Amino acid sequence: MRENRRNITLEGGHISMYELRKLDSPVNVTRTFMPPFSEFTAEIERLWNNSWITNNGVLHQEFEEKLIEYCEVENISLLVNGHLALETALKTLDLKGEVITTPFTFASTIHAIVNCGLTPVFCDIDKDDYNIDVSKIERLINEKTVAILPVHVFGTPCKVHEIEKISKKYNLKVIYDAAHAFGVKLDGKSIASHGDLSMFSLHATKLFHSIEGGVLSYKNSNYKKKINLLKNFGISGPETVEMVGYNAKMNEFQAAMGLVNLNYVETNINKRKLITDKYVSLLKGIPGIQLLNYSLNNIEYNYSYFPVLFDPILFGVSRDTVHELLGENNIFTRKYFYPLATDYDCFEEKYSGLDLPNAKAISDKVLTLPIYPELSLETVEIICENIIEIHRRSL
Ligand code: T4K
Repeated sequence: MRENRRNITLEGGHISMYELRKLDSPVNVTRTFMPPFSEFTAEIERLWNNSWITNNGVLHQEFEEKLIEYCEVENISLLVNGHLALETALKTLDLKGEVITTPFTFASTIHAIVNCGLTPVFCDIDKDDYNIDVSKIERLINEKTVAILPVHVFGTPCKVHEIEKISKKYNLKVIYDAAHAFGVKLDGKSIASHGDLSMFSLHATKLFHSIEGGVLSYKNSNYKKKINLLKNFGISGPETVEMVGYNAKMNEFQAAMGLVNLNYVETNINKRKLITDKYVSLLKGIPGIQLLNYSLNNIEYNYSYFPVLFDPILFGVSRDTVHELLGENNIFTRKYFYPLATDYDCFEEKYSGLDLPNAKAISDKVLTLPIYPELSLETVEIICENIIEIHRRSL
């Protein structure tokens, strides 16, 4: 650990000297959980002899069953990644028209809507939990609206009961992007049980992963057949292609990783809770810092991300300066989610100028700090000490 001194010019124009502690090796926003190697090889040994490594193999089937049990839902389908799972969810419902969604998300959410020939309609977000603001949904509904696609961003559940009420009133489908929300419970029930379909990402950066992977959970068993067709080129038999599909099948190596990692989900969530508690205890109350609320009694959190909002006036410097100074000291934070989806270059200002004040403010202030099971509490302390030092010297 070294001390790193650096002068920076603050927003107000004056110069300040920071004395930050530099980590000996880089710490990223996350680090993929790797189970004991022997446990993974034991799983793949089972498929080595039968030479069946994709297309609904035995591990795939077993993984699906285990997830039905874990997620407490009737139906689960496995796909190659979360993004194609989301596109598959939209295609399964055969939607045409407008989909109300959030601009404060990863590119995947909006790209899934657009790739399926649907039009995203952006709703502002709640300033406390950063999820879609349910009080602003109804004003966006018109005769072209067919669905709502909210995101349980950072794993915090959306206001699912209000969303359900609105969807019933206007006869809309609800597809949850639950990419961040594996393992989360609301009122003692798995978050997977809400909406018409929910999509969970099992990407390597997620708290529970299958290298890459996507899970769809749903109540209506009739969806199963269509999902199976879509993810396998629409093929229903050796000589029958029933619909136009694509290849989005999860392979056996992914299923093997998922099966092994499922045994570690609870332990890893507990470790993440300790890290979250440490961050909260050290950062709570610092002027200009806003943290998520992790203390609602009806939610079992998964602690998948640790977002912090930095108010430049009250904290002393902007989120961008904190990001830069921490990065110089081997602490690599991420601006999840900046820019807003409405500001992506690929949309060429098609959605610019929308009235999304909370989303804009939060996207400009947010920084997600490192969190993963092996992150030591000592490192969390150093990260927080550095943040506090930046605040102290910036006033
Ligand atoms: N909807 C939402 C709301 C999502 O957040 C996502 C994905 C999706 C849908 C789509 O699900 P998938 O199709 O991905 O299953 C990362 C992830 O790639 C992405 O899955 C995730 N959201 C997003 C929030 O984060 P990047 O571009 O930030 O990843 P990358 O490669 O910069 O990695 C971030 C950090 O993770 C690195 O600094 C180090 C660490 N890392 C990364 C990889 C790839 C590892 O430790 N090991 C690894 O193998 O998107």
